[in-house]
Amino acid sequence: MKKTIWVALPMWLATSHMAQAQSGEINMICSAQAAWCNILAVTFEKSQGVKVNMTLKGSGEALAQILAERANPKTDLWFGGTGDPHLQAAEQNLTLEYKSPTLPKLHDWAQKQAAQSGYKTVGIYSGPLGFGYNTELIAKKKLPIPKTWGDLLKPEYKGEIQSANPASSGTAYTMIATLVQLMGEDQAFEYLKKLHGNIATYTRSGTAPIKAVARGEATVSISFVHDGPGEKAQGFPLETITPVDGTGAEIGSMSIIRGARNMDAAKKFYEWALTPSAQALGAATLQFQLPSHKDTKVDPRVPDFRKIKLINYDYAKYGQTAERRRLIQRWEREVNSLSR
Ligand code: S7P
Repeated sequence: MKKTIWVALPMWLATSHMAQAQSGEINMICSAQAAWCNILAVTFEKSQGVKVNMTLKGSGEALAQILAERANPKTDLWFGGTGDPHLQAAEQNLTLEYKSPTLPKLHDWAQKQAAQSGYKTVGIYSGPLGFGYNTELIAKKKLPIPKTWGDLLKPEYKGEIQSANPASSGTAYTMIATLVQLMGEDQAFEYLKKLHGNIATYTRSGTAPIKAVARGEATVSISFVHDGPGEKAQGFPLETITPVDGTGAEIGSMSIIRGARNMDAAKKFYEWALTPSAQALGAATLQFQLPSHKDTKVDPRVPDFRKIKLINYDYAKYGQTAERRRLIQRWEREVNSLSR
């Protein structure tokens, strides 16, 4: 993986901008994976001359920090993470209305994400939710490959599944919202109660379960399937699958914080991050979400949305603060309180 980064970085610098003298800085929360966040910071710093002070945080935790800093923001820009918390930040007026001139060049789903937030966020990537499974463990334990949400309830998966905790993870909240839209709310909660019995661990971060599965610490994960090829490329025995009965997708987003101290630098990063060359840094660090700029080269390992049964995910509804709070509280009360 390191090789890919260090081959891609000089090429990017050579083809886009010359390295510049440093002027200014930006404080950024990055909710994507560390390798991608790091290459973004290094490349932006070298090519645009702006120092990046970066903190890595999952989507739910990033939102909590931005909310806590509301009276005196220390963060200038929030890059990545599931779109729902970015919409909640917009609703709570934590993020700045900003209409990028690049918007018309983005896919419709990314533009829609911007429009429905009042232009307080924008879609930077998209990726579908599904299952990861360890091919060696599944064969060794003679387990079937799960193909539907219902399959995960089979008694043979007891203690074999990892999911993230929806209170801290945008990935796990996407799972709850997906199931509610797929099954109806009461049925989805009946499902989640049964699933709870098969869960080995709820992790804090949304990317932890697929990493655990790749490393043989669990057999099956509920994860964004674009996180699979990166693990596989590192040699882990992992495959992914999307449920044939339908699934949801995230719209990974980016927002400028309202009252940012380094506003010019934040806007500069925002514009830069929407360019095809900056978006290509995702695949260079083995991140295989679908990029939002129509001209960004799509790596063949990016999941093919045309082959996936996607629900018509209602981002506006499930991006509401009250709806997220209500569903997570219901999950805590009715599901997480049950013994396993
Ligand atoms: O970068 C990989 C990825 O799956 O992680 C993000 C995810 O939100 C992690 O945050 P949580 O811990 O809050 O779930 C996704 O946006 C992204 O695609």
